Amino acid sequence: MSDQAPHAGAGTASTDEQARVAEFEARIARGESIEPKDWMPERYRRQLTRMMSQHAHSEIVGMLPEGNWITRAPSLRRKLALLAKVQDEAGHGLYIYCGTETLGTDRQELVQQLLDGTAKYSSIFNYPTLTWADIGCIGWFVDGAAIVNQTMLAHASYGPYARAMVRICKEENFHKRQGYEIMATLAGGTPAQRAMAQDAVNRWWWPSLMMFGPHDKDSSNSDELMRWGVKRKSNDELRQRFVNLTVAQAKAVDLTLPDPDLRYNEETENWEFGAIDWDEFWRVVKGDGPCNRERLAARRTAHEDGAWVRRAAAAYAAKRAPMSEAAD
Ligand code: BYC
Repeated sequence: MSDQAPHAGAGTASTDEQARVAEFEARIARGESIEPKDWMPERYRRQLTRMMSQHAHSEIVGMLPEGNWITRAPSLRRKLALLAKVQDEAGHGLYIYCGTETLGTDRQELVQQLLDGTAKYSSIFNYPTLTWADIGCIGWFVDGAAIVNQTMLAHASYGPYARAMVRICKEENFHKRQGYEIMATLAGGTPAQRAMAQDAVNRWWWPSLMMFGPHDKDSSNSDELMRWGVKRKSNDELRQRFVNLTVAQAKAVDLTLPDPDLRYNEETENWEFGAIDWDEFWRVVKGDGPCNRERLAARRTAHEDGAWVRRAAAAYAAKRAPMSEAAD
């Protein structure tokens, strides 16, 4: 649908447009949810498509680091939990792709952008999972960070995204607990197990803080997203909340967060933390992280291997189409 009234002169069109934007922003200010068939500024649609598709890609690529350990989980119970978690991530990706499609972009187009390397996905999934403790650490830190971020997004102004977040957060809570429980078990185990847990904490801590995106002053999209009620809190606010929550959890299992500058500020009641290596962050975002190439190669192979399923589904749909038309 065009954003401009048909046959209107330029002046009228822009006045109409301004009135529509004003009404749209008033709806957001009243806390109303924007639904797929509602009018929305093109820029809102594009911003949401960008952010939601990046989120969906993150869920799908995010299956790879943990999927790497399914066959090596140390017990049947751990294997079942990990298998369920990785399947949940696939489900999250699918919900969010569906949500993105309600904005008018076909899923195949979005997936193609991922495979071409033109779409972003979360930097965190470009790090390797070297030991079993990494699986615990991903559940604890990565799902923990995702919960902080997505609890906020469950109040986003776009209805389909907000509703997907409510369901996803419930599952992320289980993911975080299974990860934290792995870490608590290793931390209470033999010296070698403790060392393995601490090593994973040392490697995953800083990349987990980077998940929240650049500092607010360098965040190009935040102002717009916050004005339109997509983001309700800034990157730095959410990062701080994650740090505040995680310090106590690390203490409880006697693991040390690898930051000599970490200290409690009585006045602000925040745990202050050291400088994040933004050079590393941008290197990873731009495709030069430890596992970027491997992750994209794995997704491309999976896509090619799945071609026959897509062909079969399309053939089945085509075969059924005349039957359902006849039934109508
Ligand atoms: N990695 O203006 P900014 C999960 C980009 S998966 C890569 O602050 P925005 C899980 C950003 O896209 C959960 N790129 O952006 C799955 C922008 O570039 P463009 C993943 C990043 O959108 C499996 C530029 O930097 N969660 O839980 O306002 C197993 C400037 O940034 C990153 C989501 O996707 C990054 N970390 O804020 C286990 C949450 N950070 O697009 C667990 C949804 C920034 O302008 N997304 N960039 O070229 C969001 O909340 C927001 O998009 C972000 C970034 C906070 C990530």
